[in-house]
Amino acid sequence: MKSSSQNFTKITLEDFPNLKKNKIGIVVSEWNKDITSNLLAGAQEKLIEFGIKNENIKISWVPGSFELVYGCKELSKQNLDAIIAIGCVIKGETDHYDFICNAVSNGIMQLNISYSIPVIFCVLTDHNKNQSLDRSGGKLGNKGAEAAIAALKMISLIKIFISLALASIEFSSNSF
Ligand code: DLZ
Repeated sequence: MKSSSQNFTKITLEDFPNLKKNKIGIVVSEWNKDITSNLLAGAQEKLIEFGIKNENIKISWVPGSFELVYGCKELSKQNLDAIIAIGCVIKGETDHYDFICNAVSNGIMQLNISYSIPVIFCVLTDHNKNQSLDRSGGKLGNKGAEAAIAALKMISLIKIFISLALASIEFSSNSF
């Protein structure tokens, strides 16, 4: 499925009430900075639009996408509700692209398995610069903004899990 048909345009402010106290970490790669800074701007703008306070967005830069996993792991020790990993890997003439893409996607998956904080994957894995431009504020939207929505959806889901857990504790204590 083309990613342009899979977007979050129908999300409204009512979908995410009460985000004033939530805190988001963003780890951004310096490699292909022209692209990653557009993704970062898209993510920040969308988070603020939906009610996250600017002072509750913690941004950390790392040298390249390979270092995103370490950056996210360190940020996961802080009191945050979700982390977004932003990078851009563009295919070159060697196998470097495959190694970095595999390492960062597996690494971020491992963080999601190991820790209870959701880590959102916002790493463009493109065959050329034009594809990256299209996805970082160009004709295919801004994947940073979509990653922000994914983070907010995960925060909402966690709130539902917590209220279900509390309801179940209340139910069990009332049954005795
Ligand atoms: C070395 C490298 C190369 C060739 N290409 C990219 C890229 O397209 N995107 C990216 O984010 N990083 C790249 N890097 C840097 C690696 O991610 C990493 O920073 C270095 O290998 C040092 O560990």
